[in-house]
Amino acid sequence: MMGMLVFFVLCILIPGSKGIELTEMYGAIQSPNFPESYPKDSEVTWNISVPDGFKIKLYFMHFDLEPSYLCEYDYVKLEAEQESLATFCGREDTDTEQTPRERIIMSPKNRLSITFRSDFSNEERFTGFEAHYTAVDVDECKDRNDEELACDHYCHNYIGGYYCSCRFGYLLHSDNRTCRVECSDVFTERSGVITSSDFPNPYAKSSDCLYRIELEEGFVINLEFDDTFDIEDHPEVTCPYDYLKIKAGEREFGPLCGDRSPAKIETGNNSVQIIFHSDNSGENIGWRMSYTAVGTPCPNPVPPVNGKIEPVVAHYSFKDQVLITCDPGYNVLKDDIETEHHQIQCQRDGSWSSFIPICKIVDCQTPADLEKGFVTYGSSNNLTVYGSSIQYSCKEPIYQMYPKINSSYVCGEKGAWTNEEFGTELPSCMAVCGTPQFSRTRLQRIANGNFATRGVSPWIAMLSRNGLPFCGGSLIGDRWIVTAAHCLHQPLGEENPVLRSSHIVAASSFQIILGKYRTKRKDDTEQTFEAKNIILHPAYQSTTFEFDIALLELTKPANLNNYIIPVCLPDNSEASSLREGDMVVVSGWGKQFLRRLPDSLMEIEIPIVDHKTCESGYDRLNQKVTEDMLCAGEKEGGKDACQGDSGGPMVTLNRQTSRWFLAGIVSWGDGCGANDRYGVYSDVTRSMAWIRNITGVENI
Ligand code: 4AZ
Repeated sequence: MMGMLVFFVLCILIPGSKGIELTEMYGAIQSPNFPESYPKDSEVTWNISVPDGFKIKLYFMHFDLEPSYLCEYDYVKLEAEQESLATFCGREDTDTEQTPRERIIMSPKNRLSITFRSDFSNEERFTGFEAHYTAVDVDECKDRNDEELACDHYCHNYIGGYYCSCRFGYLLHSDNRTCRVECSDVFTERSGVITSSDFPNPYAKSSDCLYRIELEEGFVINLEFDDTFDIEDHPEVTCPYDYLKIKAGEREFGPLCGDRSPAKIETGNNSVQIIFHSDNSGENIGWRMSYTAVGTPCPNPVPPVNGKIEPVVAHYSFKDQVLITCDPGYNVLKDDIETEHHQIQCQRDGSWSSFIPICKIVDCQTPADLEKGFVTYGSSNNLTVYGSSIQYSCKEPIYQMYPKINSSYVCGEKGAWTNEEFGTELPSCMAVCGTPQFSRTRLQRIANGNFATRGVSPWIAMLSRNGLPFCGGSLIGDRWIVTAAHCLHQPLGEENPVLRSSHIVAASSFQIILGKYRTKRKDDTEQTFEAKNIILHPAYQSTTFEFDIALLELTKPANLNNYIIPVCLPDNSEASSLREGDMVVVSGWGKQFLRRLPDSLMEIEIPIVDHKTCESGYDRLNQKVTEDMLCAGEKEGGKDACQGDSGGPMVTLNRQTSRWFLAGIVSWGDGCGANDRYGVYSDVTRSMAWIRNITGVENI
């Protein structure tokens, strides 16, 4: 009721004008005088308009007009968009007259005109009509059948209108309807594929794509299209809607469209622009192209003699790289520098970045000297290049190779002399111990002994002060002397190690002479040294002569020869193997019975004496023969070491190895050569661990 009231208030009736304008969203119209009979000769027009996005729904509640053939007298006429929608008259439908009955009339757009007309006469009384209208929303998403306005991807209806949106990756064009793409891109790889958007699905509408291929100078770009090619075209006009254009420097290809794939395009340029335009309609698949870059060709490089180039291909072009390597034993020589390989590159002008270097045979150069040894070349002209061989040898028999290896070395491909077992390391030439180069004629005594043959005791060292011998010693290795501790110590009875060390003689106060024979005269074969180090056995007792053993390190190694050869140290099997009666040789320049020095080196051969026998001789004198001491001598006396022989060697021949080893060191005794007073010697086997630890000397 309220609505009706509003309608009647707002309805503006302007007689004689074009009609009554109705702009509300709903309302009702009636024939004049309704529900009384309508007057004759009357004409009323209602113009209903609702906002865009709405239609007008109209239905008649009552209809009662004069019937006439084709409604030529009285009628209600509906018009919209300059077109007649329907004309109604009468009370019920006949062949020529139509009534609206229960029909719902829908305007095509948002306007509807209704005209009521009555002629000059009415044969009966007619009550006219009453109709209602409402604005109804148009679902543009469903109802829209004109392509022009339909959404490209998604359509969203709302009351009074609609809007469009796009799939992911697309943007709504400013026409608010089509979906375009951001499709411009730059390609810098030497080959690639470019397609229209969403290929092989239809490409986006309303889009302008610019694809650029930008390569270095020295390349030219070729384009090849797939067989599938479909761009909207026109039978008469060249590519008016969508098109593909290719620009390469001054050259231009296209516009291209249609469904035939263009032939391969050789752009002749290193920079290409591909322009693709699409308009706001059409569903075409698009295109796909592969591009490749072809570089300026370079001549095929010739591999060097004794070398190769990689990779080997039929043709080389700009940017291609070639690695030059040489065969094993050869090096690449470039600008006076030898390297393992060299790389060259094809340049944009079609030349290689450098010439092909040569392969130079590897040279191991002159082999390193082997101390106490020498090299012999495998070839007469002393070749040192790859594949040449040399042989290292030691100056035998004084020196021997250690470790014992096949000492052949070959110049390897890396330029190093190489041994199959030892690699590039060199063996050492070590002094051979206990093998004198001269044999003795006869052995006699030192005290009451006989002169030794020159060179039979080549390990003996003379400790000399003021030109006179005061002690002996034995060479082990090439720079250590084993002697008696008491030779180097002035005993004052202190057991305090600090005081004790202060009583060791000064190294500069005596000389060590090797290769010595004559007592007071010079020998051609002698070599004089000073001690760099004086080390007394830590258990040495100056009062009891226990562990009367010391080591002297020479300032420099001795030059070994037939007169200077080290003695062997007792090995584990020889340790404590000496038994009573075993013969030992003792040598020295010590005093003789007449208390004078001999002219030259003396030696005696005497038997080892049992410890108990030896001890009993010294019991009464209260001198202890301890476990670290050895005794030797003959019961009746005679052959003995004496003053000045101390520190000198007691040696014995190992008959299995035919080598002499140091069994004892002349240490002490009661006088010289008296019966039952055996010579007492430090037992070297008892101090072996200490000697080895300090000197590192091994028997070779
Ligand atoms: C000494 O005074 C000395 N009879 C060495 C050995 C002997 C005696 C004395 C053994 O150097």
